[in-house]
Amino acid sequence: MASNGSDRRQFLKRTAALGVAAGAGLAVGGPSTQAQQAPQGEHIHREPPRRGARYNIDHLTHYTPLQDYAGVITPASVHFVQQHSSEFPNIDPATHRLTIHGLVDRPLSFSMDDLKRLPSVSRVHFVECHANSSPGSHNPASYKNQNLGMPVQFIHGMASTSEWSGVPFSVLLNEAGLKKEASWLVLEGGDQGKFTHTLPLAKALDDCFVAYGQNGENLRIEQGFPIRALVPGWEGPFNVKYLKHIKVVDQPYHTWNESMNHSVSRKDIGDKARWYHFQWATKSLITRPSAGMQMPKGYVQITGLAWSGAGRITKVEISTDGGKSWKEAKIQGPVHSKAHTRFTYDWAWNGEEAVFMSRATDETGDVQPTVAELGKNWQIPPEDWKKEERPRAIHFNAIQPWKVNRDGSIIDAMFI
Ligand SMILES: Nc1nc2c(c(=O)[nH]1)N[C@H]1C(S)=C(S)[C@@H](COP(=O)(O)O)O[C@H]1N2
Ligand SMILES: [Mo]
Repeated sequence: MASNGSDRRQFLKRTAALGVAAGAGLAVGGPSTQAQQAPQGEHIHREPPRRGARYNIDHLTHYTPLQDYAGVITPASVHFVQQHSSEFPNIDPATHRLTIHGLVDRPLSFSMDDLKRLPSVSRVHFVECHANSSPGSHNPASYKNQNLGMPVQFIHGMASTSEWSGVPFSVLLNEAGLKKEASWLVLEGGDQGKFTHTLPLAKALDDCFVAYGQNGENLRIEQGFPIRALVPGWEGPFNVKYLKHIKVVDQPYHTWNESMNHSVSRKDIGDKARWYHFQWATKSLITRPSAGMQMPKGYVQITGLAWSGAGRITKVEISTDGGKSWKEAKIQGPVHSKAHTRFTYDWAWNGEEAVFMSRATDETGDVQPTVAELGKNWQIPPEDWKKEERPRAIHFNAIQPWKVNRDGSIIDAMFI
């Protein structure tokens, strides 16, 4: 397993290199068929993805350059990508259908025109891979590879925020009529591997929607064109792309992606895996200045992003003395629920060594933990974080400390 793990990392590194070229806006090749079907998305042309290595579940990963944009909306062309197949499906929106079946009164099949005729919503939400920021990515050897982008991009760039538009699950399920035993949904994508994930019915009816729009355009192909599930605040894999089937069932199914690929054993539950991780907890990080950049002497605006899967961010604090004291950052509005929230803080660097970081609080009062607090909750012994092969932990939301050295260079101080 360990060797497979490192093969996988190697592979992720290689595929990520591709993402940086795309992120820089390099137009490679002529217009694709998909782009003709999605005429507004012409800026996304890029080199076709390459196939993965023998031992890996085919994976295509691109990281969002969090350090490079302002505000909270991630330009669609640099939205992160986490795709469990060797290529992106080429779906014709004219023939694509979404079926709803299982424990319903009337199984239904919707064309894209049907979906666009129905009542719609547009909401700003983050999507974040469950593996984002995980301990293994805090590895200087990895981000010395310039192709991966800045450390903040490589470590934390599997999170992006868009304004998504589409039809609420409640509208669609109401059309189909739910049987009284209905309690879970199984969502299946139309990509090669038929990526499949379960979703509790209560969450689906609460605030989930089938999205066809991303920042006013059609979904980008990498984000699930022509439609994807949008499950606000919950981990990435719930947001099934290329959505094709919704099966209504009466129990949680353990789909392959959940039980094999996305489970991590945990000490605190006797080395068993917790199969269902749901909502992202409160999280924030300083995106500028951050590791790999040069700290200017004198005035510098510290800025970054904060978010929570439970709702709105209410407070962000900054420490520039390694967590001894905290001062409140300014939050830029409007503040959206379950979305990246921009914060800023005025600082003047005096040329001395310093460790600076952000700590967010959300509207439920949840405060972002330190890595020590996280380790305590998850029963990961502190010395394990120092090992070369760090504990595999997903759902990682620890406070991110950056350290500035006397020469102005900045490094990742999460595990030092
Ligand atoms: N059909 C399909 N849906 C999918 C995936 C996939 O590989 N295929 N990857 C999932 C995972 S693991 C994540 S983190 C998010 C990533 O969404 P993005 O690629 O739009 O950023 O999509 C989820 N939905
Ligand atoms: Mo993911």
